[in-house]
Amino acid sequence: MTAVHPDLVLSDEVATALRDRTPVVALESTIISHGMPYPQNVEMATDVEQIIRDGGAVPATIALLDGRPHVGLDRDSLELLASSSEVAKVSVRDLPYIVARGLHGATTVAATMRLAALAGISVFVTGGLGGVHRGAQQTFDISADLTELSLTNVAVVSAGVKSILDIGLTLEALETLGVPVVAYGTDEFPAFFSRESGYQAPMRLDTPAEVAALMAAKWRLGLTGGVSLVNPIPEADEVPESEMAAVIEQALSDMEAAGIHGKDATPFLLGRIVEITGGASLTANIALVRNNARLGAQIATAYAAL
Ligand code: PSU
Ligand code: MN
Repeated sequence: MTAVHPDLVLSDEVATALRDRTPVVALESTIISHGMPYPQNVEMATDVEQIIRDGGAVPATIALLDGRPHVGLDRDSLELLASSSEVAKVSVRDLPYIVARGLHGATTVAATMRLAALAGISVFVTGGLGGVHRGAQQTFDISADLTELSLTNVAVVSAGVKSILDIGLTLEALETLGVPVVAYGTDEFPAFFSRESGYQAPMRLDTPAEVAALMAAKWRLGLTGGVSLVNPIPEADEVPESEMAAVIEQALSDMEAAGIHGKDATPFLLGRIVEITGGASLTANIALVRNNARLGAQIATAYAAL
């Protein structure tokens, strides 16, 4: 048995699951603190944990509380992350600062991957990945989520990337970084709210067992880094790209007018999209995370069975 890193605080449920080799699914917390409004964020976080339990796996939501990395959170901690303004957005570069200063932090995909791997968790469910921002040729704004996918051995289930990003450049960057991008049950790379993006996915798999086999094959070969599994939003919950395009243009131009950039860019855009759509985008967002949770539990189960 491998010892878990001494700086991690594991919930009893997660500690037991890891010890017994029960499937565990990691969940991020930036989506709670900086990705959705209150109280839908805490409802989503609680529901998603239940979906993972119903799928036979144990949920491990990851965040920093008083500077300590927690893997598996109780209800009060989820409530704090969902409602407090004292929670920093924490990507990998922020981890040492938040730990050393004893602060609260919500982890992005990148930071969640790193902490999940430290805990020995191989499957992680989220909504959308960070990526190459539009205009990155000038701003250099490329999410550390992409770098982390090249470094850390965790499979990340998402619904693709929002078209607040440059989807084509994001796919190019992932290719350069050696990250398998696998679409689940479709040939097309999904664009978060929409099942279609206009870009082909580089790979396609159709069952959890096939995904588990790809993960095992990658890591057995010593190919360090993650797997990006992209799962299209269910048809019934989809908002067509034709409807989202104008909303996203508006959000991007509001961001420019407000002079927002850097780590505040993504949270600002996510918040503006919810405002502009009068909450319709939030309904779709929650539906796709739930859909990803169902798949994530299946993949963790298939991987644990190998
Ligand atoms: N995209 C979404 N919802 C989110 C995020 C991205 O549709 O909540 C969050 C994730 O936590 C992701 C982070 O890791 O934003 C990326 O931020 P940045 O672009 O600053 O790296
Ligand atoms: Mn950025």
